[in-house]
Amino acid sequence: MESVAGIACVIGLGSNLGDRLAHLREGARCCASLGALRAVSRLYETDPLGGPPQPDYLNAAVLIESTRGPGELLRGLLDCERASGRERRERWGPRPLDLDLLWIDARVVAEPGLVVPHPRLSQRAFALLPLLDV
Ligand code: A4P
Ligand code: MG
Repeated sequence: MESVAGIACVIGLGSNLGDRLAHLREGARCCASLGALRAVSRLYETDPLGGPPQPDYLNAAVLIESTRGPGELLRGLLDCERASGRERRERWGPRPLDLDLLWIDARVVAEPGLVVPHPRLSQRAFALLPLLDV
């Protein structure tokens, strides 16, 4: 965990496979390894949006203060998703752990593999409500 002052980043966490709470805890630990953990949202149990028929999600968000750049943060999050056993089969399919970079301070990032604020943030209560918590 970093103690250096950095930029406020909000990461959305979602899980709908296996021990969902354990996956979210692991996700929060992962986020804390990328910066200083400042806030954790409430937990939300949500109906799945899009994709095939699939179990309900547990969603949450954390706020970290980090000195890492957006690309480095995304790479760290993708590593953690892989470590949770996630396999990418279909878009919006079920997953043990999804980590989305929702918000980085007031920055706008628009690169081929990274868009911040998250492009579908405004349409998703399961991401917006935890974001507001933190
Ligand atoms: N990418 C670009 N910008 C970002 C960003 N800000 N944060 C790229 C994270 N990733 C970003 O994502 C595809 C690629 O998006 C990443 O490799 C990264 O380069 P993915 O996680 O592989 O694919 P995905 O998650 O299946 O697709 P997508 O479009 O990210 O889906 P969402 O928007 O994350 O939605 N219903 C409920 N109730 N709760 C949920 O959490 N989640 C989803 C997935 C669908 N339905 C849900 C939930
Ligand atoms: Mg995702």
